[in-house]
Amino acid sequence: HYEDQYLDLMRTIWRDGVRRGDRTGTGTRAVFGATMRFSLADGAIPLLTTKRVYWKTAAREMLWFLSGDTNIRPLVAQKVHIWTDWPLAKYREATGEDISRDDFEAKIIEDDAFAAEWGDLGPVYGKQWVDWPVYDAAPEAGEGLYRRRAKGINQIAELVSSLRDNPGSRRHIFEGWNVAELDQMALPPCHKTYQFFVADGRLTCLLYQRSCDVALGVPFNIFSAALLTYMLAQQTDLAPGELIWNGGDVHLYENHESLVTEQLSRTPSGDPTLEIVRKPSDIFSYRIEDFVVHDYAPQSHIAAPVAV
Ligand code: UFP
Repeated sequence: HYEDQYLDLMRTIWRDGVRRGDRTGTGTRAVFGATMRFSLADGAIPLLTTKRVYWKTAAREMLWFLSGDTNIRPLVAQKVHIWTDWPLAKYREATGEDISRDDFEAKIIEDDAFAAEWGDLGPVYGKQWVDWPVYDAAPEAGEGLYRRRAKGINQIAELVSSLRDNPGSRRHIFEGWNVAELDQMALPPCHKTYQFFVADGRLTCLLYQRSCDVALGVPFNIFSAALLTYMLAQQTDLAPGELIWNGGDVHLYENHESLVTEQLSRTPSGDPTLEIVRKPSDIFSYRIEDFVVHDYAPQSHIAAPVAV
């Protein structure tokens, strides 16, 4: 079963991973460098069955990335809470106010100005993917001065064009790791580099993820990357091929022991498939209703704390 790769990775890290302190102060067990390969043939989708993965949340996040937005407001409005903790922590620190997450999210939705001031994550994925900043020399403004172009580079639009026009290229890449802007981001990109490969009419994606929370992040990350590959394949009239996931710092948090123990006691069950029920006019026009997952009957959700 495709999921055995994931469970094997989890087992190996928990047993053999090197103990390390980490930025969040939680402590992890880690391996450096790991690969998983998932078929995307015939609707196959790497969705874990040994616990429920809220794939619609991941799909909504992917659509939000593609919209170029970096404010949590549209996510919160769709009841997607995965990015709230970062702005919330910043707000609490700046104001000293002990606001609850629910109250913070309510204010984000109700109050435009509040959302603009406190809901933005900085130039994270969406910004870099569809509007990577470009600066032109502006000698009229003075010696050594540059002006930011009104519209940056849309890496996703360029990727679709290059897949269509030059499928054999070895340069089908988009990148989130904008070195010059890392310090402005709430979180530097984890799933930072995507490369694509076209052969025999099939589109394969290789994702490089620098930092991987195997229990909570990775189940989302593999689904999202697979979903994006399906969308790109549909737009470029290719068949989905494979997803190859490459992790850098691949870790389990020490406080995820009960999740690890429970999940490793379970056996994968069933083979869900993805169907995209409509072909939108372009890669930026998908809606959540376009995605249907069939035969997904996962085992129960397993909760675990998120390290912020
Ligand atoms: N993380 C993921 N996937 C993601 C994401 C975050 O696994 O898509 F946004 C995890 C990895 C790590 C933490 O545990 O979040 C990021 O911390 P750092 O920036 O210190 O690597």
